[in-house]
Amino acid sequence: MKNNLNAYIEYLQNNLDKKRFKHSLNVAEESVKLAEKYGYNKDKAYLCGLLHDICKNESKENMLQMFKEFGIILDDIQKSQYKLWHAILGAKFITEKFGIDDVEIVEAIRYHTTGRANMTKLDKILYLADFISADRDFEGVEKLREFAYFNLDVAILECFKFSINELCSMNKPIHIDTLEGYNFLIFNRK
Ligand code: DGI
Ligand code: FE
Ligand code: FE
Repeated sequence: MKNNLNAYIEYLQNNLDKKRFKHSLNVAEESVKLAEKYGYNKDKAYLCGLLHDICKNESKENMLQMFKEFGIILDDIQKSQYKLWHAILGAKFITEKFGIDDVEIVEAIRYHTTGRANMTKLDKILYLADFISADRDFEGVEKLREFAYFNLDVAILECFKFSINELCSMNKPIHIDTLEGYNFLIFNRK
């Protein structure tokens, strides 16, 4: 894993804009801190954070081409919301191009934008790290940072509420994975 790390970082540096590259490093670092706090493999958390937005700066045309190449079929909401594409593509991309087959890493990246029901520990670490990374400065992020180091599920539920409110305020469709993630925690939080 260590050997490939430099190659991955070089790929990101060449394929992401400066801000997105820095964000990726920040999310990797935040993922390690959360892994430390909640008892998860720090190397896996770092790699996952590092690669989570790998396809973020691809053009729409390129992404559509890769969906075709990889045989990925989008549902109606996914088709209409290109901001969801990079997570779906990123997961497949690291498998196909880098040979990363660790299901936990691949799935955490796949669901890092929407979340989902019954998230794994790595899903939660990445989802939160992405929300609270050092470069985030939206109103309310400090409170979410506190929640993140208090309880994973409490923090994730707050993030779902934040996202859903935000999407509603912009009249955007909410993906079923986001809603299922929210509903799951409403029923299953401790
Ligand atoms: O890639 P990042 O900017 O670091 O963050 P991200 O992968 O969490 O993407 C955030 C964007 O995704 C934000 O513009 C809102 C959008 N998004 C997340 N969940 C949903 C969604 N958009 C729609 N329409 N529906 C969702 O359920
Ligand atoms: Fe993302
Ligand atoms: Fe991100």
